[in-house]
Amino acid sequence: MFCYQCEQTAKGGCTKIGVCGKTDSTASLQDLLLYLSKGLSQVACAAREQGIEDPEVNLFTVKAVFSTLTNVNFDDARFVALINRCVALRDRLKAKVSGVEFDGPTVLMPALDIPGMVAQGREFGIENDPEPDADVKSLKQTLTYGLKGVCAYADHAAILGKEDNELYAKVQTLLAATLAQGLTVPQCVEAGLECGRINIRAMELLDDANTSTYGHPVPTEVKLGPTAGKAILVSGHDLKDLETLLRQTEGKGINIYTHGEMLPCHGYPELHKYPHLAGHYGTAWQNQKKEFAEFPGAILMTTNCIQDPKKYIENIFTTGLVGWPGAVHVQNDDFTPVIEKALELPGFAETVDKGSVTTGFARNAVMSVAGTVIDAVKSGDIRHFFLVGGCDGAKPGRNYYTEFVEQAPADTVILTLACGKFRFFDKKLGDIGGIPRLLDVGQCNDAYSAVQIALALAKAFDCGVNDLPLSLVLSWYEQKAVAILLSLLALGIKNIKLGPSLPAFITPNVLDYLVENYNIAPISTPEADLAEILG
Ligand code: FSO
Ligand code: SF4
Repeated sequence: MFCYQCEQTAKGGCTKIGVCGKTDSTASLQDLLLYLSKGLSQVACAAREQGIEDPEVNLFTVKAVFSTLTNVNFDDARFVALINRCVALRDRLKAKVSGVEFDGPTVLMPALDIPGMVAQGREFGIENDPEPDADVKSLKQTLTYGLKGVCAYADHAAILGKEDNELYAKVQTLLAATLAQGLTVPQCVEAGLECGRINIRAMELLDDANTSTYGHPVPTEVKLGPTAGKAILVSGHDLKDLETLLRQTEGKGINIYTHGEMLPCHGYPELHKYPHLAGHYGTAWQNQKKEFAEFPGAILMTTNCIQDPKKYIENIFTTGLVGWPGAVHVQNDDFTPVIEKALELPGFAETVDKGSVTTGFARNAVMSVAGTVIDAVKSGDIRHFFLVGGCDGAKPGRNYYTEFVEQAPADTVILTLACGKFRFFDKKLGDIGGIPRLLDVGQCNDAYSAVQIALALAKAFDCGVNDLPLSLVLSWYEQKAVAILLSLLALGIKNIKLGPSLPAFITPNVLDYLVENYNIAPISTPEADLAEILG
């Protein structure tokens, strides 16, 4: 195996087993599925040119690619099923296309067993990429990873019934483009920016899906301590799974808690209305082995990031695209096994007050106080905004973000989103004239909301986003973060500080390009970065 797609990659790339726990066989099956999904995309593009659109192929493309994102699926059997389905859909569509000579991943037949598929996957892994130019290879990988993020957002939106054929067409065009030989660096840069642009559309679609189904988030206080009684913990990012579970547990005496990226769900009126949505438990994904082991109820993983659950394998359930061998996978929205497990387990013995946090400062909530915010900036009460957001992770160096927020002067406001916030989410930073200094915009999936806030501020001040008193201090981990970064670049946003380390798949020349054109800089120390930004 060779994988260097996430921030916690071993030095130079994971080669024997992933730092995430991904085995050699899972990695190779993912490589095979990704290669075949690119072939499926080539066929979909050829079919589209002849006026043939296959909705099943479109949705499958984003699901298959999303399932290869970091910490989503570790179950080989599920990958085998996806590989076989991919080929069946490809051949069904191919039969409708006339006059096209297909080759490569559009004709490859998968082996009949796992060892055979693993051998095939190796052949199409990164280490066997025939691309001779290291910078082109780096940019093609960046594009592939960005597309994984786009597919994640598109799938989340589709789950709530929001799909866009034009978006699928662009995703498939770019997936197919990653297979092209002889591309130049400028062509690859343009493809990366196009990926950023289509990601904005995917995030917009998801924002529409979430807000039209569950209402616009409103600032909401969320309890951090447990309530006595039976309990289910929901982690991941999928709002529909949470809502379905809330409905199925009504009147059953079970309290539902959010974990990790599900925290912002409390802000949605149509989720908050359930009285047994009792509070939030735990912090970011990389702390789950300790936090899940101590949770006295059932646990439901709706999407990434799952870690090896062997210590509590009986209590954890997966659904959607997430999977772990040996964990019960719930299908067709029937959460009965999760509910039965929760009733069997002891639950919390007592109610404990551990304080609260406030979430729900998505674009609508922030814009509803735009006048006050603008006045505070004009009067000098607010000197600067920081968007301190992105993923959390296990590697050392992420304390930077905690210290950055702690050291940010009292006349600055921190907007945050995604699981990186758990480094400081419960800090009491006070307010500026009634505007809280710490504003939780939502999940990583709500980056669209943060972008809209920035664009609205730029409009109000009649300037460009880069001229606002706003700095982006980002942390990355997996490939949705790559997609978001490409979106920010596509929007022309400059001066981003990125950490805790730079992507291993970026070559020195590509980094130079980013520095020259976008003034991206790796984080240094909170003191130095704050002094530079505010100085
Ligand atoms: Fe975190 Fe994991 Fe949301 Fe990521 S839980 S790291 S960017 O998958 O998706 O922020
Ligand atoms: Fe390594 Fe990250 Fe790939 Fe896992 S996803 S194998 S940790 S680079």
